[in-house]
Amino acid sequence: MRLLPCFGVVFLLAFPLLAQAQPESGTASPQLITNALRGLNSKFNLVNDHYAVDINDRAFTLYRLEQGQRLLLRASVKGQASLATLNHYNERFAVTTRAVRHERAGVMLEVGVDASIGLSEAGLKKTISNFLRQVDSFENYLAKAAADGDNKKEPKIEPKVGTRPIRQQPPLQINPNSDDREFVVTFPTNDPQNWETAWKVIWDMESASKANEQGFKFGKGNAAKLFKIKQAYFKTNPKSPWVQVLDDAHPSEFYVPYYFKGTRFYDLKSVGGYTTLSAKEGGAISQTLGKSRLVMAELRDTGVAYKHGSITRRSEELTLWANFGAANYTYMVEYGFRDDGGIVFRHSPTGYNYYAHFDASHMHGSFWRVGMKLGPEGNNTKNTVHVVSLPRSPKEQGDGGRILIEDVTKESFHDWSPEAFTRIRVTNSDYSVVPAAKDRPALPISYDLITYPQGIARHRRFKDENFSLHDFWITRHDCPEKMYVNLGNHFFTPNGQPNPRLADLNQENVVLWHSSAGLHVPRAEDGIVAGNSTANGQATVYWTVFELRPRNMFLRTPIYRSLP
Ligand SMILES: [Cu+2]
Repeated sequence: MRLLPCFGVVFLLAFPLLAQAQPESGTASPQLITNALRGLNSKFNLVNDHYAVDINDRAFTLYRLEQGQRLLLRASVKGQASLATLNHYNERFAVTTRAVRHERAGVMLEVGVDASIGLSEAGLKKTISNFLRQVDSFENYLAKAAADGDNKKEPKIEPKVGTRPIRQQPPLQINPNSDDREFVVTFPTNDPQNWETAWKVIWDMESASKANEQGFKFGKGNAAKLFKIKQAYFKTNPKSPWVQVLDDAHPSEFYVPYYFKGTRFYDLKSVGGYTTLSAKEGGAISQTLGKSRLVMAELRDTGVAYKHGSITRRSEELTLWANFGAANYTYMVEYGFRDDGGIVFRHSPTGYNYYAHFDASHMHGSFWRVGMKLGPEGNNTKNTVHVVSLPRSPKEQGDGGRILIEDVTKESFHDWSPEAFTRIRVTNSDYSVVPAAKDRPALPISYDLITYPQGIARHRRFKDENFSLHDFWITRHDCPEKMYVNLGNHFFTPNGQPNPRLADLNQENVVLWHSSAGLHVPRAEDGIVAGNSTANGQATVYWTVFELRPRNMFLRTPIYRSLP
């Protein structure tokens, strides 16, 4: 943008009441800011919500936030840097500033200023001068890091994970030619000769470049962007066929809007990638998978499956997990393959807060693609979709335990209703395990997508956030749109009307797009009291969860057991 020398009239127009306004204590007024900038011989211009400033050919942006209670200074710098390099800078050198990387804006240095404790014009001038000196030294640091060749690799430091019991490997039957990407696990795991249920899982970890070949728009590079379950198949007993459930499921975006003007991150698309794991980070029965060690397989006891007197058993889950690193933040991603045929999808934020500030609330949204292909080999291409809900009024409910089942025949979006316990059902009407009886027809197999929201995250500040306006989006399996954040372009016309060309589902395979979100309200436990740095501490995990639950896949309770 072009920077203009400033004349007072610009600011009288922008803030017509300014001349009469008394400076509020505990805030940085526009007058204070313009006086400070003029005192530094800067060129500056007010653009929407921020000042574009140039001092001695160094450009930066000054944001006035929360009516001037806080300021944010942000400067783009020359050069590229790995996350490891930026983290190293933040740990060793950045006291008040923070280095961040954004795909489009590149590497930036930022500093937040808390004006609520009092900020004078002289104080702001000094802050800006210090910041510019730090930008210079940051650029020197990046140039040296690049020259030393340490700008590409993550540090190889074995994590300190505390005391663990002796680690065993989970009982996976791994396809030897698959780089651990294809395996079978049978349940119960303590009786492998007499197993009853089994999962066959084929997963992958795909780079940005590989994803781009499929229609994603991630920018170039080898960062691992898509942690995919390519296919997952379940057996309800040793004689049953493999029944496919998933066909390409993965988190498509981690979207993190802060409730400040304009601060938001598309962390998956723009910022980071999945990180290498150490075997030490796994639980008692675990192992890393593949040469790249980006995925952990872990067998977990998940509590009591059922209990009545001595009739009970503990349930098990084979969990695949990975960790997506996005500068200061990271995300845990888990797929839990349950012994009863369920699949649990979990996402959790953890890491160092972007701002060491109690007021920096933000949403951690995880946006998933769940490709469904339900049925045994040769009979898994015909699926139907339904929205299942509990009627709200006693009259609608009637005396018969009535549940509303709405057929979904076209690409469409649907919202979760707390009173309706809304769930999305995918059915293979050509395949039944439960036979017809006198009082009912055969019951086809289904999977229900059931979600466990902490709240519903709607974002309405920017036009490109319309992918957050609904809870479930249903498309054909061959929908040309690959990215969750672009679903709005598929479902709406440019002026926001429903797209008249949404396709019929034609009883083919579908993709369920669903998001889950956690609101992060910073607390002292997030390591922000003494500043957010690796020396001080970080936010612990909090999970957002949904599951696929089988329906009419078994003729009885899965793996039924009573105590001896
Ligand atoms: Cu957070």
